[in-house]
Formats: sequence, C-alpha cells, structure tokens
Amino acid sequence: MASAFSATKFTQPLPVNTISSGSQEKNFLFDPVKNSPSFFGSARKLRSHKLNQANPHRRYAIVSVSDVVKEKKIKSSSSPLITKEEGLELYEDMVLGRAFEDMCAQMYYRGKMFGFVHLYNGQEAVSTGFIKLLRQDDYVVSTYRDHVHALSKGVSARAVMSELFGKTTGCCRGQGGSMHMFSKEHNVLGGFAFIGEGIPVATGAAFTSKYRREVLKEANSDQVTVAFFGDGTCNNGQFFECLNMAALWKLPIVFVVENNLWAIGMSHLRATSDPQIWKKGPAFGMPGVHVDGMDVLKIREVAKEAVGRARRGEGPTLVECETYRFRGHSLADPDELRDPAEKAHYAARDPITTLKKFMIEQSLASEAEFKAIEKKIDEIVEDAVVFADESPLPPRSQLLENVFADPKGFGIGPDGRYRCEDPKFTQGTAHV
Ligand SMILES: Cc1ncc(C[n+]2csc(CCOP(=O)(O)OP(=O)(O)O)c2C)c(N)n1
Ligand SMILES: [Mg+2]
Repeated sequence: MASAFSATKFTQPLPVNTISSGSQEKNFLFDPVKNSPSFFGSARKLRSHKLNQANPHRRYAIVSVSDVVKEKKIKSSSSPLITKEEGLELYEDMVLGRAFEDMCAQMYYRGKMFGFVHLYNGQEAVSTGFIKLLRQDDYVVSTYRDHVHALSKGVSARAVMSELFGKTTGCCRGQGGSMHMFSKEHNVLGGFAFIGEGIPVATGAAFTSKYRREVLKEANSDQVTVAFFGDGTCNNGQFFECLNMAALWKLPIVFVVENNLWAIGMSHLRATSDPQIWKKGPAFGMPGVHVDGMDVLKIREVAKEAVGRARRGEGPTLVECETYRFRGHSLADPDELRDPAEKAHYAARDPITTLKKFMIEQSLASEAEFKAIEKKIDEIVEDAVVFADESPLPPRSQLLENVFADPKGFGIGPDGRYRCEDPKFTQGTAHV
C-alpha cells in the first residue's frame, strides 16, 4: 500500500486501523490487542524506569501499563474488580451522562439552548472511570464537551441543564452556557472553549495543592487534579509546556486524553506525527498509559494507580483513553464524514452495555436492577428540564457583571444605556 503522504491518500481519510510511516504500515487502534501488542505495552506496573543502560541519553524507558488490568483477571468471579455497589454506581453515572446528553439534543433542536453544544455520548466510561474515584475537593478541568464531567463530579442535573438553558439557576447563573460548566463547590474548574486552555489551569490547580502542602504546611492539601482533553488538543503547545512543568515539579495531576480519533473533521492519524499519545509521557519523565476507553473497569484500574500516585506525591501521569463519540462534533455537525464501518465498530463497544453485560455475567446485578436505575435517571433528567424551563432568565443587570474591561464602547454607550436597547441595534452594523 502506498505511503500516507502520497497525493491520492492525502485527499482521502486514512482508514482508522492503519498508520503509515514511510513504506512501513502498522495496524493501529481498530483492533489493537490482536494487531499491535506492543501498542498496549507490557504488563509492567505504572512506574517510570530510571536510566536505560544501553542508552544513557534517555532518562526513562517507555512504559505502558494497561495490561495491569488483565493481571487482575477481569473475568474471574473469585476476584471481581468491583463490588455490586461500585458497579451499580458506575452504571448509574454512565446512564445519567447518556440520558442527559440525549435530552440536550432534544432541547437544542427545540430551541431551548443557544450557541454550540458538544455532546459526550460514547465517552462516558472515561468521565465515570476517573471522576467517580475522586473526592469532592479534587479538581476537574474539562473542555467544551463538559456537561458529563460536571455531572460525574456531582453538579446536579438541574444546575447543568439550567446553565444550558441560560437560566439564573444554572451552575454559572446562566452566563457560561454549554462550554463553561463551573462549580466552586465541586471544584469543577471549568469547561474551556479554546482547546488546550484548560491544561494550564489544571496544572496551576495541581501546583496550588502541592504548594499549600509543602510550603504552607497544610497537611490536608493533598487534592489531585484531573485534566480532560482530546486527541486534537495534544498537538497544541500548551499540552507540552504543561507536561514539562508537571513532571519537573512532580505535580499531583493526571492528564487524561480522550482520544476519540477525530478533531472535528480531522482524523487524528492524519494530523499527528506519532499518533500514540501516551508515549509523550515518558518523553517528559512521567508514565504514559494507554487504556481501552470504552471499558469503565479498565479505566478505573488505571485511574486508581494514576490518582494514587498523584495523591502520594509521586507526580503526574499521562493516560490515553481510546474512545469514540457516537454523535457529530457538535449538534450543528451532520456527521457525514466518518466511515459508517468505524462508527459501527465503536457502537458495538458501547461502554454502558459492556458494563451491564459484565455485571450480569458475574451475577453482580439483575436486569430489574438496571431497569430501576434507568427509570430513576429518566426521572432526574425530566425533572432537570422542567426545573430549567421554569427557572427565571438572568436580569439584564447581570449582563456585564465580572467584565473587568471598561464596558463603554462595548455593551454600554457613553450615556450609560445598554447599546442593545437601541432600536436599531439589530440592523446593519451597530455604531460602537
Ligand atoms: C485554540 C483553538 N483552536 C481551534 C479551535 C477550534 N476547535 C474546536 S474543537 C476542535 C477540535 C478538538 O479536537 P479534540 O481535542 O480531539 O477534542 P474532541 O472534540 O474530539 O473532544 C478545534 C480545533 C479551538 N476551539 N481552540
Ligand atoms: Mg478528538
């Protein structure tokens, strides 16, 4: 097969299971266990290997640890990875994420939400697998695909839905909208619309915890920060700068890449010189991990190690979760670009169905218990919509709160009146 860089290839999306490097091709991502055992790495535990004797210039050998999950014999009924209560909690959180997002789609198309709305369907195992292990005072930083991270962290469905409706009862009093979920109470430090913007904020939060603990001697300041972002974001400079600082200062942070193979319409394989993102961890002196992002139990095992490491003061970890979004990039995307075979492949690995199947096989829960959870979640989501719909819109006086620049010339004219009250405001170019 020709190189990926030949003219004909370059105009077509690359098949998802192939990466090309010159004339060499390796199977990748589509069926990684079967086709590329080295991609999954060895069964070594999460650790950085000191000095490679053969190559003294390389400080750390490359480590991949997702096989740690296999060591725990996921299929063995004698040592189940989870208790019934834990499994049901994970199931409930993923169902909440899915049902909430499906409802968002309905509400968006009914005109209840404004601007771009990016849904998380398909990726739930990543949010649930990491965030359900965290404490309330741990920090989470997200992207514009942030509703489900906020829900997993404990922000109520009412507060997230109201935020999406632009109502005062929203977690940002209706001023943030879909891409800017924030909650001081739950230490959700935001969704960020600019890709990569959240990574330095997360690095700063991790620095704060460490500084408080080590310099200010606040013994209980052992919070861990988890930063979520996409594959496309890993080609952004802020990612590299923050990996460097986090490793240098051994910050209590986990960088979680949700590699859904696409950045809007750009294939990860076409855009990235080395698509194995986890390898960038060891390049900075921290463990790099690849994990099946459609399996919440595998993610949870990796998360336990990475979060534990951070909490113990052993420094950062980079985790690449191979996942997939079941819908278009945003609700404005007709999603006609991606190969139906690729979509079908990942649809068959739906993380919610996978967990349910596992728990039934292990006799950890019955069909009726799952049904009861689904019913409860439907009611929570319905209630969130009614609550959001009935909540008041913010008063006009809220419009320029927290705007630190002089608003004159922008929202307020020299006479102190809002320009948007000018009857001609919506016609032609506003006279600013
Ligand atoms: C700094 C910046 N550049 C460009 C964009 C436009 N943009 C929005 S989403 C996106 C793709 C990001 O893809 P990825 O990081 O893989 O996240 P995903 O949408 O797949 O979750 C881009 C380039 C942006 N938001 N911010
Ligand atoms: Mg992506």
